[in-house]
Amino acid sequence: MSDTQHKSGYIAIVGKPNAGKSTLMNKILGTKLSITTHKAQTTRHQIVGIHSEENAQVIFLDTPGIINPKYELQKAMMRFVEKAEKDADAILFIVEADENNIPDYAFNQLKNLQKPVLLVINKIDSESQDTVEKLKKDLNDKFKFLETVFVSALEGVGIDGLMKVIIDTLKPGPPFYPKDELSEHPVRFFASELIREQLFLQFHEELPYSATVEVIQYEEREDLDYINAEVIVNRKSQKGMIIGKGGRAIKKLGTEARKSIEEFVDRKVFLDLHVKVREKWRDNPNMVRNFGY
Ligand SMILES: Nc1nc2c(ncn2[C@@H]2O[C@H](COP(=O)(O)OP(=O)(O)OP(=O)(O)O)[C@@H](O)[C@H]2O)c(=O)[nH]1
Ligand SMILES: [Mg+2]
Repeated sequence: MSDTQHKSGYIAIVGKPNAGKSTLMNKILGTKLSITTHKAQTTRHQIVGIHSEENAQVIFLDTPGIINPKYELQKAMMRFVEKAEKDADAILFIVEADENNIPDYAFNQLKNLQKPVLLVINKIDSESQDTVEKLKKDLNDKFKFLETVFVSALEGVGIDGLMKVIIDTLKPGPPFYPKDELSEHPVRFFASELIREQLFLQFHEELPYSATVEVIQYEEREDLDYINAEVIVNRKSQKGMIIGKGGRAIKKLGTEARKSIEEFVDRKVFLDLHVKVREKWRDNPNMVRNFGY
């Protein structure tokens, strides 16, 4: 096959919080690249995930769930969504199978993009065929989707069909990345994300939303990867919650995060974890930017 027939392009994965955007990207890539939890607003960045085949390369942009931003961090998150939509050649608009409340402005925003939009109805494992067919019809009445695909990102149903539809929409072009590359973020970014994932899994209410993680030092030593990281919280009282009675909470946080980083880097890891208070960092544009958002 000649070079001109190779296809490539950028695909932004957008939708409401918790729709399964990151789970879908991970399933396509066959790797846990983007953190996923049962809580909304897990993803805060644009996460690049590269899927390569012999004759195609799809660069996925996983994004934060679309919300009406209330504080500076959320505004930064929405800027990542806008940037991904702008950079993309086509959009995957992903909705949950039981969705019944897509506001009109969401369709207007999609119209304004003037790009091909594929509708992905996810979590079909938990709804009836009738329900998802009706949802498909209702949403297609409101916007001219290029195609509608049913999937279960969790169970891996419909993924091959979705990939075929995605590659059909791509234009001929060369690969932008080496074919064995999966992403473009440095390993310290993934380490901070995996620590943040544990914050979402182990803490409740406002705490995970008030925290961020900074990797201060990442050193690949002969026998292990040494990581020095800080959990940054919004208020003094939250520091005590992260540490817990007798240091139990931070110990559990550190242990679980270390295990998931070890799985990711496929190496032994030593994780040195501390907590720092940065009063109201979430509301402060400079601090939000300095923490990588
Ligand atoms: N039953 C079911 N659950 C799913 C499916 N896909 C994702 N989930 C679950 O939905 C929850 C949210 O998944 P994420 O992938 O983190 O969702 P997201 O859209 O990336 O969420 P944000 O990053 O917060 O915007 C997790 O608990 C997933 O396990 C699916 O196909 N079926
Ligand atoms: Mg996500």
